[in-house]
Amino acid sequence: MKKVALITGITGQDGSYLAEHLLKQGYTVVGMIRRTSTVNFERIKHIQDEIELVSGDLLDEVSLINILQTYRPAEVYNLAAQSFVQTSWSQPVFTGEVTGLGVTRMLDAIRSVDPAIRFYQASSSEMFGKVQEVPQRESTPFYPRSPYGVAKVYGHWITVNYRESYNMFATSGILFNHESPRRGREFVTRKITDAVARIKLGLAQELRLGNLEAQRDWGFAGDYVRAMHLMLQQSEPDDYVVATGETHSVRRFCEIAFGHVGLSYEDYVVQDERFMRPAEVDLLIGDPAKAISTLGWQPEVSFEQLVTMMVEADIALLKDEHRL
Ligand code: NAP
Ligand code: G4F
Repeated sequence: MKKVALITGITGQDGSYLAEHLLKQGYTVVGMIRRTSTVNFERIKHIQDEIELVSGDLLDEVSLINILQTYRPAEVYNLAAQSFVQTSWSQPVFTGEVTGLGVTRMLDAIRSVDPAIRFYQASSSEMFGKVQEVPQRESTPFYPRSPYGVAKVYGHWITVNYRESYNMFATSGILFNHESPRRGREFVTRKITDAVARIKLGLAQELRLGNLEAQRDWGFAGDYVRAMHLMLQQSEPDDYVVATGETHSVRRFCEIAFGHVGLSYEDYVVQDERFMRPAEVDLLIGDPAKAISTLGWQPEVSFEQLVTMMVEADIALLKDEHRL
């Protein structure tokens, strides 16, 4: 019998990489999608015939219960969220409903259908916010700086609470920023690599950004989904930081991305107040020691490889789109 895994957020960046990884591991993959008026399967269209898609929403517990009863998954990966930090200031209540309370809805649906299901919660380094320790590890206190970060802290603690209250296998992966050619274009890395490609191909003249000094621990999404799967194969549920242990500024990301196509970022980047945040997370750098020693996990893609991979992918995509 093949193991069944349910992924919420399968149409997102991580959902698509995790689905690919679980298929390779021999799982039956069920992906929960929400109803939209137009299809948004861009990231999963290459594996659509190999996975099963089912309608549901983290805002609707009835749909979660029905899906669990129908598919009887052994593992649930809860990746769905309103995941863009900037939007969480303009839609704080919605962000709390999906990114925070949505976790409780899924955990409680699991508790009522089959408490033996193993659960993965997509927690975030944004929970460390105004960092209380450098580098950040599992024991570092949280100090979130956005409604998104606050909602993720709630999601993390409700996961711990269901583990302790009901003895459920509920695990929280505290993942630092991870990127790829499938990253949404609103996030700074993809915004930069998309702009570099457009400028190089003569399709744009400038790139408007906010805070260039923010520092992030950026890894490759394809590496990070392997850690999610490993967490659910352990004998006990726990919390794990997943990170590279390196940090770089947005400015440095620009320097490498523009440099890769023979341009200087200083000639094209314009700072724009509109992209500044009401409260910033200045520095994130994770300590992945526990994930390395307990899970046997290692990142394989370096920061420079990540940046150049994304620039190359955006150039290829635009050339194709514009028949260049
Ligand atoms: P993403 O690309 O923004 O994908 C989010 C997914 O959630 C999409 O499939 C989206 O569906 C779905 N979704 C949103 N609201 C939903 C709802 N109410 N019900 C059901 N599905 C809903 O995010 P990602 O980068 O893959 O991140 C995956 C998870 O990891 C998120 O929880 C994020 O907060 C967390 N995380 C990400 C990072 C990172 O650096 N990427 C780091 C730490 C934690 P649509 O396609 O229909 O919009
Ligand atoms: O790419 P970002 O929008 O990602 P952020 O806020 O770090 O959040 C991402 O990573 C989290 C993990 O730490 C996830 F939980 C979350 O779901 C998401 O995936 O911004 C990165 C940095 C920020 O400091 C921001 O102020 O880049 C800075 N930045 C500067 N100019 C910009 C811009 N960010 C965006 N999105 N757009 C800009 O123009």
